[in-house]
Amino acid sequence: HPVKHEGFVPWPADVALRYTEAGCWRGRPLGSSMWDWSDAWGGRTAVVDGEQRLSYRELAASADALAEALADRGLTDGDTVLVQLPNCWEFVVVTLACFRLGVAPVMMLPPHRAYELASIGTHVDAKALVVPDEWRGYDHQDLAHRVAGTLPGDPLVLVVGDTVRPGGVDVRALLRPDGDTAARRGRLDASAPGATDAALFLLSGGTTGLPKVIGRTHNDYEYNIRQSAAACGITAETVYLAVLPAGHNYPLASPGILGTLSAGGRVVLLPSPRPEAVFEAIEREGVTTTSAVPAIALKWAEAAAGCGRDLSTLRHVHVGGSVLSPELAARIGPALGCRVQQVYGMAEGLICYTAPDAPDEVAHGTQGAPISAYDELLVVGPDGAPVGPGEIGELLTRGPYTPRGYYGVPDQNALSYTPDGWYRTGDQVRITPGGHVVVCGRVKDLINRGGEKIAAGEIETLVQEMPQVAEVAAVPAPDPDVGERVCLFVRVHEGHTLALEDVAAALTERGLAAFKIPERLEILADLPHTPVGKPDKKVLRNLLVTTIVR
Ligand code: J2J
Repeated sequence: HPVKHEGFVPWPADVALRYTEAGCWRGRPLGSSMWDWSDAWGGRTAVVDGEQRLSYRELAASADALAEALADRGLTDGDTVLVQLPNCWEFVVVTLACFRLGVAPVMMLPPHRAYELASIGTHVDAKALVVPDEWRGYDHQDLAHRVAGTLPGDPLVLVVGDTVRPGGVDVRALLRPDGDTAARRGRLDASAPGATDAALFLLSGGTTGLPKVIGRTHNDYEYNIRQSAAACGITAETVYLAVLPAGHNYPLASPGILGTLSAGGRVVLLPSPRPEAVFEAIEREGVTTTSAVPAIALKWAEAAAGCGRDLSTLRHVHVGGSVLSPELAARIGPALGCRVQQVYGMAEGLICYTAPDAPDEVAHGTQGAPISAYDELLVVGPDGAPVGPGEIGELLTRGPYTPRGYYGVPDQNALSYTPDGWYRTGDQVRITPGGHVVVCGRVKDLINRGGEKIAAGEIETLVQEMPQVAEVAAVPAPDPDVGERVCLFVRVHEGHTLALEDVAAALTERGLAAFKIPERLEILADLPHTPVGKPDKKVLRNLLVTTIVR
């Protein structure tokens, strides 16, 4: 099979051959893996969402039913669909149905709005949108129809929920595994996509205003899942609680939902990380493993004492996505009665874990080691030359599950990847003598708000459109709760004023997700500049930690 998604950047042929010969890439699409899991674990419970429970066999049969129904409605191998669902059992069925057909889901997040859906949808030429009917008081059907109306090719609106309005397709009605399951399985096997094709698209935290999506192949994602499950000791006894938004690489495949399913474990889906709901789910389902960003893990740690729930089944909490200090890391395990495993990962590929049984100095003081012997890590200085052992520099990486470029943005790829195919992580790290990565800082221009990445450039572009604004810079403001929040520094045009509420109103009007809306505004008579005339963000960041902080 050729790579059908135009704009997808493949690995060089010799490298691909090496990964195949090494056994990293198995040459099978993820939809086949789904049936492997079903054949191995058939009657066991695969997915739990409240009262809803699906066995492995039901999961595979439902995904096949939906796949065939979507094919009947015109979706085909090589298409893309925007998937914007909260953590629910249908998310898993939809994702697997897409894998089965070779239709690549683009993993959107529930807080995304018209701006994100339309720009990404245009970029990937989406053929359908999958949304909840409503979620947290917001009408996603309406949003999806509005966005679909602006996209070329009249994409389908697929709706998960009880009240599907005319014009939308009722997903639940399509995924009932009626009829001859075996025959359907055979038909879908016969038209399965190629393993070197894009299986799914993940969103990048990104640093520019451009939508950046990462195409992950069946081959590379299956390896990512397999190695992650192995590195974390996931087995058929694992009960994994997914509370982070399932469209993130981390809860999806590090090892997360797919890693747990690959090992025969049970996935419990919860759409909220609220401590009470999480503790209740842990007790009810006997959860052994879950994952969180530091801000959430710390909330759980605070709330655990006297919560009145039995958390004794919990063995491991994965913590990653943003910086965690050794002091805070040391609190989480004792508070929750489990071990902490740190995770340093990225939707672009590379994933590192501390081992499930790592000693405290590793589990608390490092972000772990890569999952593959074929991962290449290079730490370079500002001149691009490798630094000495143990020294701090920017991490570059290549490997069997780190694609060689973003989808369809060659200019951006020339900046984010070296000519030799190394991905510039934008993270500053050092590597310990034991081979563990320690994240020390960041050179990329983004705000990490409790693990959600916000591209400074995206915010600046939109704020710059406001008539009051002469110049703007978005920088991270340190925050005790979520780590960082978006702070805007603005110079206004003469005679104008600007308030934070004005910015919030303008960006909301543009259809930007609420979590990206700036939470602090500082008006300056002039912005400090670098020698090349760009706002000097180092100076601005320092202003926030020194003089301005109240
Ligand atoms: C500091 N910064 C971290 C950590 C990620 C597993 C886990 C996380 C992600 C993720 C992921 C960090 N300490 N432990 O995809 O599969 C920051 C870095 C990194 C960026 C990637 C996974 N873990 N980070 O967070 O694509 O800056 O992936 O480059 O959202 O998060 O962000 P993202």
